Order: sequence, then structure tokens, then C-alpha cells
Amino acid sequence: MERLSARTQLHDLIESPSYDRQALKPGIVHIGLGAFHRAHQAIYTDAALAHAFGSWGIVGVSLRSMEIAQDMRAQNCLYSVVARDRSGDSVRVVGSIVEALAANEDGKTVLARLADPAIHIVTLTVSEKAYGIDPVNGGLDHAHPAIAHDLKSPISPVSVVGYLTEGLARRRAAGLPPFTVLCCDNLPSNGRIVRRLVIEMAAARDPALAEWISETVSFPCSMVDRIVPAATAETRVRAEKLLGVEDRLSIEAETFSQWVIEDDFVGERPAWEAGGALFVENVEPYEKMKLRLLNGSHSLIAYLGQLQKLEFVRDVMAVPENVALVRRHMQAAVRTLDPVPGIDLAHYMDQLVERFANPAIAHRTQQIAMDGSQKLPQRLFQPAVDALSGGEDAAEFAFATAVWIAYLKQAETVDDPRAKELLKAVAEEMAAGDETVSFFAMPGLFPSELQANRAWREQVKSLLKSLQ
Ligand code: CS2
Repeated sequence: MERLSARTQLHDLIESPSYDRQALKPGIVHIGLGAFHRAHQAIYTDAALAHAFGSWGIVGVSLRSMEIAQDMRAQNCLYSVVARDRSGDSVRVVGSIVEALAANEDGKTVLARLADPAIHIVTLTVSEKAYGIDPVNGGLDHAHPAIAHDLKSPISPVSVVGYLTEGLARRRAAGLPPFTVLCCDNLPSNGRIVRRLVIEMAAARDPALAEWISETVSFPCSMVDRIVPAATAETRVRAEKLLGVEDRLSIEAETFSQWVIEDDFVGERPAWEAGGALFVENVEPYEKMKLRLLNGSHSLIAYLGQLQKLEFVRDVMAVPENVALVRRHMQAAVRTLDPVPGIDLAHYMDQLVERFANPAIAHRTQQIAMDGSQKLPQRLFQPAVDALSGGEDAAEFAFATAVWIAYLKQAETVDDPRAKELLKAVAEEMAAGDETVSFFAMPGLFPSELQANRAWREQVKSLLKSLQ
């Protein structure tokens, strides 16, 4: 079977790059070449290029997977995204990626691109745990293996923060302007977090570099949203049918997509608004809305699904009792939010229920259940603190927390960087009965307000008992 490439003659009905790819020069480095990036930022850039052509090709960097980079190269960096909902499928071939690199194979070229004056923006989707954030103080986690490596060997980095720091160091040494760092991971005030980590990493090697970064580099915050499950064998079969050629990089996604970006760039940027991106002064209200309503409910759904042995999010949402629980959770979460400019929150929540129930999207509950220790503080625990300080009992957040603990207790394997600690704390709590607070006392997991709130902890425990 022929493989998708620049030579492929695509059917006229397939949406594909309308701009001259041969003439496209790189302007962005993206780190984290997974499904989400390919179905999100790369598409916004594709739309921006079609609208106003410029040097905004993406150099895609995979930190760990050589396979993705190889597959990309074999297809001239072309791949398809199949948008799926109840009304059917629509396929689009994306052309905005111009080069694919695997950092663990060719770190030198990655650093050369980061230091290239043609690059104006570095975007990131590496997942929460890859940043190496110390859960207690929010700074660099010196125990994170990649961070520890880069603090010792800053000129041959392996972590995302290390790459950014060395890239910026090279630009400064060459007298070049910096790039903008645009974080697109589901962390609260994501730009501020990455800024702090990069400055800390820089300060450890050269305080003057840290100062230059803090004075000249911008780290806008952004809120990203699109449900993009990991690709499966079926994804490829479907793509092949739609395209008439093999595409090993095809992915499926829902039709919905949103990107809200803090308008704070050190240099130029692509016309991402052509793809529907919204540039705002303050991303926080959007990001809280998304983390608490979408991601918080998503985690609840994932753990309910794991407890009920339901494979996909849509299966969980096919059970009316579960939908009622999700709606109750959203009602509690929405009370912790301030109004969000231009958004009708009641409509947003209805839309979320529809999106989660999308029968055409096979999103594994197991995938979302991963990395709870990295996700739940912003999705459940901080909203619980806000609810309590607003005079509520935060029972819905206690319930979701209990569902998570119940999942930890019965899961065969827990995929989480703190799995060992979590499982130990859960086991100790079981052994010691009701009095212990070891689970809640895990450093940097629950905010101090929740640790100190005996009534809330008791609520979690009694809900846990009733679940069992
Ligand atoms: C999900 C997110 O895996 C997860 O934790 O909640 O990846 C979610 O699908 C996206 O944030 C949607 O934009």
C-alpha cells in the first residue's frame, strides 16, 4: 500500500494544504509531537498559513519517541486528522509540520533549531509530569531524573526545561533575540509555571542568563482544548479508507476545538485566529473553566469507568446515573468560577455532556486515569478549597476524590509518577483505619486547607466506604 507523502494525489474532496509547502520555512519549534499537538496547534498553524502565508512551518520535536519522528519523515511530515461526531467523519491532511526530530536521537539538531534566529516561538505539549515540578514548592524538582541530569549537564539537556534553557543560552551568547515560550499543557497559569522553572534552571548555571531570561523572554499562558484519544489500529484502517493511502500518523479527534492565548509575544506570531484562536489579556478565567469543568469531570468519569469496568468515556456516559453524577460535579465546579468573558457557562456544560457522550470517539478511561497525582490538584483539590472558602461543603469534590482513592485501591497497575507513594499511603490508611491522615498528608498533593479540614477528610472517607 502506498504511504501518504508529498507525491500522493489526494482526492479533491479531501481538505489539504492550499499553500505552497515547498516554500514553507520553519518559524516554530514544537516539543511533544503526540496526538494532541497534531490535532490542535498544528491545525491552527495550517489554517494560519492558508489565510496568510509566512515562515511559520513547525519543527516537531519528540522528546522520547524515535518512531513518530521516523514515521513523520517517511511521510514528508504529512498526516491526516479525522474529525468525528454523530454527523459523520471529515478528514483533513495537515501540512504545517516541516521537519520532525527525535531529541533522544538528534539532540544537537534540536538545539541548533532552538538557536536559529528564524525560530520565533517554541510551543509545548509534553504532559504535566514532564516539566519536573516540585509538588511542594512549585519550583524545579531536583529529584526528577531528567531535571537532575540537566542541572549537572546543562549543555546536553534531556528535559524540556533543559532544552528551553540551553536554547535560550545559545541565543543570548550569539546576541540573538529570544523566542516566545508558549506552554499548551493543562496546568494552571501554565506560562508562569514554565517561566519559573526555566529561570530556576538558568540561575543554577549562570545568574546573568536567568536575569536576561526574566527580562526578555515572554511565556504567555494558554488554554487548549480538544478531545484527542490515542490512535488505535482502527484509526489507521479508517484513515486508509478515507485517504486511499496508508497513514501511520493519522489521528481521530472530536470536531470541537478551542485555543485561548495570552497576547504576549516577544516577536511575530502566526495568524492563529484564522483557525479560531482567541487572543486575550487574561487567560485565567478560561483556563479555570476548562480545568474544572472539562478536566475535573473527565477525571471523575475516568475513575468511575475504571471502577465500573467501562472501557471508554462514551460507555460511562451511556449510564444515566453516571451522567447525573457528572452533572452534579459540574454544578459544584461552576460555582467556584467567576464569569468567563463571552461564554455562557450553562451552555458550555451542556456541550461538555454531549462531547463526552460522542459515540464516534473511543477515549479510554484508562488513558485519562493516568497521572492522577499530577492532574487532580488543579482539577479537584484547588476547586474544593475555593468551594469551602465560599462557605460550601465541597461534597462533590470529596466524592470525586473518594472515587479516585477507590480506583487506586482496586487497580491492578497505577500509571502515575507517584504511584509507589500513593499505593503505600492507601495501604497504610486501610491498615490503620479511620484515624490516620497519611494519604492526605502526602507532600504536595492536597492543599494545606484540605489537609487541615477534618470534616472534609471524614467526608471523603465515609464516601469511600459507601463506594465499597
Ligand atoms: C484528559 C485531557 O487525559 C486527560 O487527562 O482530561 O487530555 C483532555 O482530553 C483534554 O484536556 C481535552 O482538551
